[in-house]
Amino acid sequence: MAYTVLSDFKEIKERHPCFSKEAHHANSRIHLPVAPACNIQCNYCIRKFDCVNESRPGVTSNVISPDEALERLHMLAVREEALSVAAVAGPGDPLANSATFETLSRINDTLPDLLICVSTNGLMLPQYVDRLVDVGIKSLTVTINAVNIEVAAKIYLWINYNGRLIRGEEAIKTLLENQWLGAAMAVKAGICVKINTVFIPGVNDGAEVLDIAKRAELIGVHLMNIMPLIPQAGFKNVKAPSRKEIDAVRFECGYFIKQMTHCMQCRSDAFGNICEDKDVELEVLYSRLGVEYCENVF
Ligand code: CLF
Ligand code: SF4
Repeated sequence: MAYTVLSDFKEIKERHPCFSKEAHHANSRIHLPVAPACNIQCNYCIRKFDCVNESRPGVTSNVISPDEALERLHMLAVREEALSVAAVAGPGDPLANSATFETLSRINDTLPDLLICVSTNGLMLPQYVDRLVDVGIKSLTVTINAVNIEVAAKIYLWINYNGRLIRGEEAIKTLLENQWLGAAMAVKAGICVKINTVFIPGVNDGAEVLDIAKRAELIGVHLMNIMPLIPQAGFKNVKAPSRKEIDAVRFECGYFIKQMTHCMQCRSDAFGNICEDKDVELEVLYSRLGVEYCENVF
């Protein structure tokens, strides 16, 4: 195998439930949904649902402010001893929302033992890598679904870049360039980088997904997470790939870059162990009531 394992990222290997399969049973993560705006339109996304980059379709319970996020986090960190990661993963794009930086920076100041994580579509990544390093980011996910413009043009409808709504080839080129450049810059900056790829049968299957894996390996990305399309919006008539298809494509891409195989396509307000998500609203309520668990709350 040509890829580098997480040997340089001891802490992440030991404590990050997404980046390390070994760590995923014993460690929990929390997503703080402070980022409602998005700066691109993916053809598989409906805005009122959670970000498909990092979640299953389901309306996020609510969008919260940095103050509310910090209050939620401090409350739940006491309840969840296994909590090791705090992240912003939507419901829009974290880097399109200034609340993301405020939230992460305040987590870094007040709960420095937590690993801080972000997932992004990558459009603004080159512009924000330094800022992410400043707020203490240790791990980062970029969703990249293509290397070729013709393929990407079937996946993305428009981008909103520095206040300009752009469609067509210019939009696709800008997005792809920024995604790949941003991922490479993040690797260079010492961040542990994962690429998420939404596998869309008939669109980015075959050579395209292999090209993503090869290019990711080339720039030093640490992990690839190939996720099955959840058919909706512009891709509602595309059949979701089977487990067998996903296993096969992971196997092929695994020749070039280490594959994640335990992703649960989390909500943007997910909390707990990734295999047994907790209801964050209930957990906050229990915490306010000062109880472990209450059968008669309702
Ligand atoms: Fe969240 Fe994503 Fe960080 Fe994990 S989720 S921002 S890397 S802390 Fe994990 Fe959930 Fe899969 Fe994402 S299981 S959807 S890979
Ligand atoms: Fe939807 Fe996420 Fe794509 Fe934005 S980046 S359009 S929120 S899937």
